[in-house]
Formats: sequence, C-alpha cells, structure tokens
Amino acid sequence: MSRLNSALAQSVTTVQTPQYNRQKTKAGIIHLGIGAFHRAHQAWYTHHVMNQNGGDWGIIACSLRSATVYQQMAEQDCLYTLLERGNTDKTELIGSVQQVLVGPENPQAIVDAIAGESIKVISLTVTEKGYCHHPATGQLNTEHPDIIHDINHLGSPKSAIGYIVAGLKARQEKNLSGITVMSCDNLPSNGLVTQRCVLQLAESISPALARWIKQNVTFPSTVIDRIVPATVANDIALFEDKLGYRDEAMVVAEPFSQWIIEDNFANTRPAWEQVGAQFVTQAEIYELIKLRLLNGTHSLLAYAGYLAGKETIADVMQDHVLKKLCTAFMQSAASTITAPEGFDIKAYQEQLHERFENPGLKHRTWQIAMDGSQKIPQRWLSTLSDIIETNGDIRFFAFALAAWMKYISGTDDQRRAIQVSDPLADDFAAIAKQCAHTPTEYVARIFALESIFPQTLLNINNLELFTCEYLREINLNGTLATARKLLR
Ligand code: CS2
Repeated sequence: MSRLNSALAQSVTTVQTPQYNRQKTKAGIIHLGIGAFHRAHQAWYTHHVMNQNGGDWGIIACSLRSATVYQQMAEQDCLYTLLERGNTDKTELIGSVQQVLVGPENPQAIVDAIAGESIKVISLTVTEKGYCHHPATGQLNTEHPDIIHDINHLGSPKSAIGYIVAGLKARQEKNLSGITVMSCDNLPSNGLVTQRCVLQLAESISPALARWIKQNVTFPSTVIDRIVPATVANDIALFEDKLGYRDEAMVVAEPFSQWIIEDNFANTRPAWEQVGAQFVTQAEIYELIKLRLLNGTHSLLAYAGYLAGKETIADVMQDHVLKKLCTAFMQSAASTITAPEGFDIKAYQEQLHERFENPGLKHRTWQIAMDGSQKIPQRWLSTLSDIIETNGDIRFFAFALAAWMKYISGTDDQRRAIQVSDPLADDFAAIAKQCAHTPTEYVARIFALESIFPQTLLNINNLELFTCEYLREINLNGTLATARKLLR
C-alpha cells in the first residue's frame, strides 16, 4: 500500500482532506512535544480553524527527545490521519503541522523557529515531568540535570523550559513583538507553573531577560481533554485497506474533546472558539474538576486494574468490582468540589464512565500508570487534603495509594514483574528491596519522599495506617478481593 503524502492526498476520497492551501500557509505556532495527544487535540482544533477561516496558523512541531515522530511524519509531508473511535469510526486528514524539528539533532533550529517573526504562540505538551519542577511545590528543580545543563549552555537547550527561555531571549534580542506561552499539560494552573519555571530559569540567566518576559509574554492556563491512547501497529494495519494508504503517523482518539483556555494572549491567536474551544477568564475550577475526577480516577483504575491483570481501561470497566470502585472513588473526589453554576457534575461523572468504557480505545493501564510520582500530587493528594480538612472518608485514597505502592514495588497480583516507568523508578526499586520484609517501613519510606508528598499530609496517622493495611491485604488476597471488601 502506498504511503500517505501530499501528492497522494490530492486524490484521496476515503477521508476528508485539508480545505486550505498548506503551501501558502505561514507558521504561527511553535509546539513543543509532538506526541499523539497534540496531534489529536490542539493540532486538530487548529486544522479546523484553518479549514473554516484560513489564516497563517501552521504549526512547527518539535520533538525534544527522539526522532521517532519526525521519521513517521517527514515522509508524509507531515500529514496524518485522525481516527475517532466511538459508536462509529470517523477519519480526517489533518494538515496543520508543517514541519517537525528534533531537539537533540539540532537545538538551534528550534530556538530560531521560536524567534520567527510570524510566530504568535508557543504551546507545549511535554507531560508532567517535562516541566522539570517539584510536583509537590511547583518550583523549578534547579538540581535537575537538564536544568543545570540549560543554565550553563542555553545555546543548546535540553529541557522544554530551556528552549522557551532561549527562544524568548532570541526574540528579545531581535526586538520582536509579545508572544503567548500556552501549556497544554495536565497540571493545575499549568500557565502559572510554566510562568514560574520560565521566570526562574530566565532570572538565573539574566534579570533583564526575566523583566522583558514579564512585560511581553503571557501564560494562559488551559484545560485540555481527550483520551488519546498510544497508536498501536494493529490500528495502522487495520485501517490501511479502508483508507487506501499507509499512515505511520496515524492517531486514534475518542470522539469527545474539550479545550478551555484563559483569554490572556499577548498577540493574535487562532479563533479556536469557532471550532469548539471555550475561552474563560479563570480556568482553575475546570482544571480541578478534570484532574480530580477524570485523571484521578484514571490513575486509580490504571494501578488497581494493572495489578489485577487488566490490559486496558475498557477491560477494567468490564469488571464489576473495579467499575464500582470507579464510581465510589469518583464520587469521593467529587465531594470536594463546588461546581460552577450551570455545570452538572453528576452528568459529567456519568459521561466519564461512558468514556472509560469505550471498547474502541485500547488505552493501556500501563500507559496511564507511567510517571505516578509526577501525577499523584495533583490527581490524588490535593483532593485528599481537602477530604482530611473536612474529616471526610479517606479510605478510597488510602486504597489508591496502596495500589500504587504495590505497583511501584515491581510485581503484580500474580507475582509477575512490572516494568515501572517513572523518573523515581530506581528509588522505588531500592526502597522496595530494602523493605521487602517490612511493609510498614516500606510505606513509611515512600510517604517520606518529599518531592511527592507534602509534609502536612504525613501527620495524618490514619492515612499511613490505612495504606499499610490495604497494602498488606493486597499482598495477601489480591487487589480485587481488597477492593471488594472496601466497597462493602
Ligand atoms: C491519562 C491522561 O495518561 C494519563 O495519565 O490520565 O492522558 C488522560 O487520558 C487525558 O488527560 C484525557 O484528557
């Protein structure tokens, strides 16, 4: 089967193709972190804006780690198919990405691109750990090897924050107009976190640069939502015949999508509101709802489900105990939230259940279980603090923490080894080894990790006690039996 490219796209009839002239469109956005999520979300919205209105909003997308996406995209002239899997399948050919740059191969090219005159927005999806910050405090981790490197070699940065600061410095030197830096990662107040990290790094390079950034750059917070599992080879093979071409960069997503953006732009921007995005003055409450209800529950289902041998979230939702656990945990998280007027939090919870159950999405529990050390603070611990403050029931969260602690100790309910992917994986493994026969000490040592757990939580004796009990029970009787007992 022929590989997708611009020439082939001219004659394709199986899928809707871009309605704008890609050759004549200038780039208006630099995006850092071109994973599947960006391609199914911001790039898709931007594609729709250009389909409707035209405009110079092409995206120069940057891969800060590997050349894999470059290899998939470059041969296809950066075109790719978005496959929506719901009750029916829907496919679209997306054309908003114009070019992919690979950081480690040519860091200067990314810095130059950010300093391009037509660029109005720098957006990022670099995952939680990509901010090189302390998740518990939100401060830049100045001992992070990439940050140390960037402070000393800003001309060839490694971290996303380093690229932004180097690019802004180049813009300052060229006396260019203001620009918007827009984080699209699952962090609370992602705009503020980004601003704080960028200013902290800029300050250590040059106070004058930090001042220029304060005056010329805005950092709106956003809430981004769409379930986008990593594409598997099978999806590509399966759709090759239906599409009539081979697409190595295809992305698979659910039909649902949401984008809430604070209307705080330093320059012009695409009219994303015309294609479904919502502009607000404050995104915080929406972030809280999404992080606590969707992501918090997702993480719980990922750890408990993985331990119980479930491959995907849809598989987890097929299990009646885990589905009940999902409902109860989400309800517990929802009890901490006062929803804004007009927001039906019950309907939101029901919709989340349906989204998790989508059988067309092969969203692996292992994928969501990655990087727990970076996710747990905003997904569980802030909720837990609120529950503790009102003397609420902490058991669901203690169970979740026990499931996570079991997961990071490296074996599932069947004693099969787990490949734990987390920046702290080596620390977890060392602690698990040292405390192999002393679970109470194991739990205490994990709770003592200050970069994850705010010290105020540690004084809650019951939390440690309950977590220990659940962990002991998971070890003895398995995750499902422990969950069943919890739900009684
Ligand atoms: C998931 C998210 O991998 C994860 O941690 O919880 O990627 C989730 O699918 C998205 O935030 C949905 O918008």
